[in-house]
Amino acid sequence: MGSVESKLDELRRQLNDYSYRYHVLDDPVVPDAEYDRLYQELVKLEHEYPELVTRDSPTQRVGEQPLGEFSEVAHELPMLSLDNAFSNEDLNAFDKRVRDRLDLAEVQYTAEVKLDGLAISLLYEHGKLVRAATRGDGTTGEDVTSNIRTIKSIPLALRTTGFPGRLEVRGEVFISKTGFEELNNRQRAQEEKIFANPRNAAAGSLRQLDSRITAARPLQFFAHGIGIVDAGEIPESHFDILQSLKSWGLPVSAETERVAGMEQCIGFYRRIADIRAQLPYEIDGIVFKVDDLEHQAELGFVSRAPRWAIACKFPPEEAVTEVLDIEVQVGRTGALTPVARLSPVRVGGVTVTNATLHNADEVQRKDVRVGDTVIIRRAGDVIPEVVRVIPEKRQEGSQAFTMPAQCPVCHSPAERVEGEAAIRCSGGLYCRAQAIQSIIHFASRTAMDIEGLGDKLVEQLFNEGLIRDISDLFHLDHEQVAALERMGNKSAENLLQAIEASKNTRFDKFLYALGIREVGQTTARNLATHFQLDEIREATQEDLCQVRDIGPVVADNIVRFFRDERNVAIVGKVISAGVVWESMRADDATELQGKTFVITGTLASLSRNEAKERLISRGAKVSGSVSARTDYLVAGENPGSKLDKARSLDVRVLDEAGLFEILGRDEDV
Ligand code: 5U1
Repeated sequence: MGSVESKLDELRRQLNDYSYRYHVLDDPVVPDAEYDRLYQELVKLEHEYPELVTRDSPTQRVGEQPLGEFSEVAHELPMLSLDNAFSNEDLNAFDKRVRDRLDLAEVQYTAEVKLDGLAISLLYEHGKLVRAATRGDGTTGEDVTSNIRTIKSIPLALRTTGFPGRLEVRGEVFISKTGFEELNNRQRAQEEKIFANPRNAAAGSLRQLDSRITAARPLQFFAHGIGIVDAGEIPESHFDILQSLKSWGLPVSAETERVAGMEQCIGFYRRIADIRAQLPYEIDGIVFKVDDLEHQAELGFVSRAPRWAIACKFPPEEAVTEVLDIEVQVGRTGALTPVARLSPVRVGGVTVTNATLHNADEVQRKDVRVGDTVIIRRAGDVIPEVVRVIPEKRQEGSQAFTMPAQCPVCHSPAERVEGEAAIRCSGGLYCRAQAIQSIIHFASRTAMDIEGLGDKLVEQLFNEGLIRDISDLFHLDHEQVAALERMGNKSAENLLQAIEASKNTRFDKFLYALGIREVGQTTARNLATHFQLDEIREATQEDLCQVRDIGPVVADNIVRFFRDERNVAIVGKVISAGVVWESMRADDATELQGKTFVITGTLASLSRNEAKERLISRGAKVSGSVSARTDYLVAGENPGSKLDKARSLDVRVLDEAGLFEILGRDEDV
């Protein structure tokens, strides 16, 4: 093989490996900037040698020429649906039927989450993805190969060896909760359709005839089974099949377990129901599948559903209630958000009293009025929203709602910005609501993380005239704070200490804390690994668009933010107050660049995840297991077998102080 070919091969192998670690093992080993650097290297080399571009290269995921229509795919094996159980009795009855037919006292099941997404079939031939199809009616689906190829967590080629020559993988395409929020924010900013829920967003994204649009959507995939298997062997249990799929490069939900008997099934259901709101994606139930494939074959199926599987649905997350009032809230960026005040109602286990109506267009489209009876929906920890009005229950003489022409807080004119769905208060930071919200955001946990400085306290400090913008936080004195109502000496001291501690921050957190429109945590992180602050301040829209996932709209928001002298002055005052951070640029990290770390045991002053983030931000890799390629093992309390292995392989072992020393030394370079 020529040297260019082997270089291309090596780049693709490395990128696929990083992608596998990120998407399948949920254990990234390099910072995004390093992935981007290699990706750009591959793009450049493929551009020079177009004849050497392969169909399964990581660069071949950006979308293709739009289709006229989707062609039909006849499923060789039908894609079945699932019977539902809505109670413990239903589940027990299912288990009894299974035990009776198999003549067993207890049955082993695989328990999985049931994602609220779209069922998809992926066909791999000789390890290459050759076709992807929707479920359709179970017999015939649509060919969505071009769209599916853009989903980064779906391998274009299977990893390792041992997979069947022809293998159909089945699973669910979905959008995570944060992906959904970010997508709708983008849609709103571009005056595009707002999706009602992550499932609709995933469906809409997959039904695009132009796969370049799909490529820009945050679609993900989890495999949950197989269809066709030819020319090869697969394990004899469903759980083991899922493990094989994972080893071949396909993502499988981490919430998957082998359970025996009903007690364990119900235990799994309860555990997932408890953490449902914290899961990063929406689920609508749990699926139990008889684990042994021979048993599955013995049970067979009736009409469209297998006798060996059942879905236990969670209680609905929709409810009916009455709109008591519609108020308009002013957000951090001045956006006016209509909010329905509701007659309290229980939805998915919590009492809901408010639901967002998003923006003027949404209220108008849904025509929600005071006094209406409405259906509201609460999905996970997403803010409850009004789904629709029940028109038959509308009261006579009700008035359509219109957005105010002035900001309800500062009375500045409300403006509709060209190209945006939101109506905004034009008062900027002179608007009390915007000023307060921007300080609340700055102090929040994911931003500067000022412990104890919550919404109420910010409002109190603002109303007492002690702060006007974020920089004033760093000049509060003990006497002023202690004199506040319900405060006292100790709380004032704690607050001032927390503000002091927040001065040592991370650059991405600082950027995010500034509250630049549409600069969320991911964008802030991407910016921070590319630029220093003065470079961002000077950057043009074009410079900013070079950064991963930053498009012209976000770039324009950043340029505008730093063009406003008031913002520049405030940022300057914050820095003069002593806020500092360490560089996150991969090329600024030297000693740790490329070194592989494993972290084990409990660290006293930071979590394993925090330690991992700090190492990765300096260009180090963090792996889950010790091998001869490990450079350092960081061992906290109760390190377990990894410490023994590290010692046997002569890997350098660091305690917590050693870790800080190496991080500190790297900072000095
Ligand atoms: N996790 C999971 N979801 N889900 C949906 N497994 C699963 N299996 C399905 C469906 C419709 O069907 C097969 C059991 C046929």
